[in-house]
Amino acid sequence: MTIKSRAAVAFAANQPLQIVEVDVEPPKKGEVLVRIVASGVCHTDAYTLSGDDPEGVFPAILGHEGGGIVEALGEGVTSLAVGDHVIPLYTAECRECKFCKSGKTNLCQAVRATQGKGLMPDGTTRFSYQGRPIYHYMGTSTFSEYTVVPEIALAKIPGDAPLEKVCLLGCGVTTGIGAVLNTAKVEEGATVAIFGLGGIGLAAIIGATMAKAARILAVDINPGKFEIAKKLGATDFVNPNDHDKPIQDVIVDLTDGGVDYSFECVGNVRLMRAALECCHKGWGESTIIGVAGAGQEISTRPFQLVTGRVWRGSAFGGVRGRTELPAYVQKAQRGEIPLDDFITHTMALEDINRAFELMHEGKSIRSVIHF
Ligand code: NAD
Ligand code: AHE
Ligand code: ZN
Repeated sequence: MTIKSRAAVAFAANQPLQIVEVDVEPPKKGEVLVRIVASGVCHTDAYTLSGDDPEGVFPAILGHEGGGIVEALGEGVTSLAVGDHVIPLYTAECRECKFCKSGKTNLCQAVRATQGKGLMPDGTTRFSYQGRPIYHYMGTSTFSEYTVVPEIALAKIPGDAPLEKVCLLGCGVTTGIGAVLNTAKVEEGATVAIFGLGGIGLAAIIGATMAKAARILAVDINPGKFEIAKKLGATDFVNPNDHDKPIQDVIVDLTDGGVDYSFECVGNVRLMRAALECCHKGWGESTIIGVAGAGQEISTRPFQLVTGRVWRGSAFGGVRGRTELPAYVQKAQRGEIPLDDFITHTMALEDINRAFELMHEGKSIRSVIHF
């Protein structure tokens, strides 16, 4: 039976979200209806809303950092039961595709093509408003009280984990920690630079402390972010606006020739270049996490790579969600991942546009929407 759901709909790029009651069709074969309990707001939601995302389609229900409870199962769903607590995954894990079987990547491709078009795997949408289809987003659409997600894109988590906190493991916190531990594989004693101290960069600091990095340089143009960065383990604080020299030169000077690892957590292609070029000659590795808009390109002198620096990228921290996310949740439950430090604001769905304003004003780390 089709149900009603309160949802924040992005009707067009660069317009505030509108809270309306949408229609949600029941889950089809291999799909699951999830009642969202809470959802974080990530910069990628703002990026897509801005119109810069080549995959951005409208009208759509954004949101990809949610936590919820299984409400109903489509035909053939066996790995989940009604009442299970779940985190929707924008990086599915089918365990059957070439990518999953490779053991080399978390980038399952089973539903990626339709996901990028705002559709369910059968090429249709479960959401509509006044009879017109509303697109899905990243396969998750967590800015809706009810959403429909493929079974292979749901991580089952312990039932006693607080969904209004562990929802942050659906993107930002896992991405930052995973990029350090899985993608870069930072080792004990390393020197690390983190560019951008939002939810992603701060989580990368946690990852670097978990890896026992000796020095963690926190870089941001908003000095208001340094206090929390320090609390989470950063040792050095660099504001590019305090220096006349290019920031890569400043960091090379501060670190006896450059850092072992750097992470770009902003989505700025000039900063991606700086993050690469602040790496130590011969071995320094830079990981791009930030997402840059359509048409933007990175550049550097090839000599930077010829002389041993490595450029790589990371999506969802290289984490295979169904297999690995439950352990992240358990770590958070044991206090090893301080999710409370990320949650600077909570609000009702009706106030979701405020979350975007706070992000753009640099006043929040994460706003969590409570349904
Ligand atoms: P955010 O807006 O919360 O934080 C961005 C931070 O960057 C802010 O503190 C801001 O002051 C800082 N910043 C802006 N310009 C800067 C500059 N020139 N130099 C230094 N610092 C600067 O964003 P977020 O939610 O942490 O996301 C960060 C980026 O990561 C976004 O591009 C987002 O789309 C991307 N992201 C990627 C993945 C992935 O899987 N690859 C996952 C989540 C988010
Ligand atoms: N549609 C965007 C893709 C942007 C992107 O790279 N997304 C990240 C996740 S950001 C989460 O906050 C990702 O997982 N990328 C791998 C993938 O398959 O999308 C664009 O720019 O085209
Ligand atoms: Zn995100």
